[in-house]
Amino acid sequence: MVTEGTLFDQIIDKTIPADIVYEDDFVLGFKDINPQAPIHVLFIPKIRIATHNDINDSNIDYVTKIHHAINLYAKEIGEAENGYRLVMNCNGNGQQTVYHIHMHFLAGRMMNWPPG
Ligand code: D5M
Repeated sequence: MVTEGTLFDQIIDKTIPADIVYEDDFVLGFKDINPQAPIHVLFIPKIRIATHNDINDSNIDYVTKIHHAINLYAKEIGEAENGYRLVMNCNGNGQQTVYHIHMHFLAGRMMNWPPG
């Protein structure tokens, strides 16, 4: 189990820069540094939840709020009707690299399936 914080804590604290496109009291959305689609935003909770496995009764509201934030953002940028993809990688097989849960919001092109 990974317990130490990540650079996303510093993005939340604004001690390192990020291209923030969405913020409320619970959720931050910022552009991915290595975009995989014309629009690639990471939505994170403002508390650290290391992996999808660490979602529980005490923090699950943050996950709901992430989904709602994405819903609002997709509408705001005019991509809700076009569609988009949400991805959350978990642990090794999922290729998770930052251990602070983040929902990848991918939009602006036709997605492929299977995702690989
Ligand atoms: O995805 C972790 C994602 O985090 C990956 O797509 C790159 C992105 N990343 C890493 N550092 C930064 C900074 N500083 N700003 C913006 N985006 C960043 P994973 O699902 O864990 O593989």
